[in-house]
Amino acid sequence: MGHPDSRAGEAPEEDARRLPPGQRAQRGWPVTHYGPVPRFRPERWEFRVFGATADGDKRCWNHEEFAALPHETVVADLHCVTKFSMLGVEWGGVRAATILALAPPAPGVTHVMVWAEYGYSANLRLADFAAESTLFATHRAGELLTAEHGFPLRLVVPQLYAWKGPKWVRGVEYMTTDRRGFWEERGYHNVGDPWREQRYSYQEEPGDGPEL
Ligand SMILES: Nc1nc2c(c(=O)[nH]1)N[C@H]1C(S)=C(S)[C@@H](COP(=O)(O)O)O[C@H]1N2
Ligand SMILES: [Mo]
Repeated sequence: MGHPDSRAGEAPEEDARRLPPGQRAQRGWPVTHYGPVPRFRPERWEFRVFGATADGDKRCWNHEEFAALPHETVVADLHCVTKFSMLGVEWGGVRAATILALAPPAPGVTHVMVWAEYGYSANLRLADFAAESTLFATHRAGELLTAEHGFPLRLVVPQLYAWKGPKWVRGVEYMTTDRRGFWEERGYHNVGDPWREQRYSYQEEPGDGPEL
């Protein structure tokens, strides 16, 4: 049924309308990351919120505690800066807004650094982190994430390029000034809005990020 280049029940024009400039729809689910896939050790895993918290204290959840947080579903598109997009992915997990409510940031917080295994990191403006569709995902299409897709936890920030969503997330640092994350230090745009095609740091305008 349907056009071979479209997903079931969806017209190809619909896909095109949803695609940010320069992107093409990808079928299947490729694996894209830098470095090895970390091994999950439940007894050593914790999710940590630190930095400029409202009360100055860190907040930690072990795997069992994190799994007990309110679970929500977000259906969203994923845009990789290498120009493929995956449309209509159903993610399940904990909203970043829930974490912000449970571990409030200090009033001066403007950005967050999301930290993952092996030191991978991505910086986000607080508003992007707090967005309703920003999710710490544990599931995709109702099933637990696989190891290569970020099990046990990955961040999904649908309105930004996918490098802004670390797989194998371990924590969030609240920041009162902006600082570049892993790819943002290596030539990628500090903000990364796919609709404005903010791919590379040379495209940055004053105010988009810290001095390079
Ligand atoms: N820890 C970590 N997370 C990462 C990356 C990475 O290199 N390391 N790559 C990002 C990029 S560029 C993309 S496109 C998505 C890919 O997610 P997928 O492999 O599940 O499709 O993961 C993002 N999260
Ligand atoms: Mo990517």
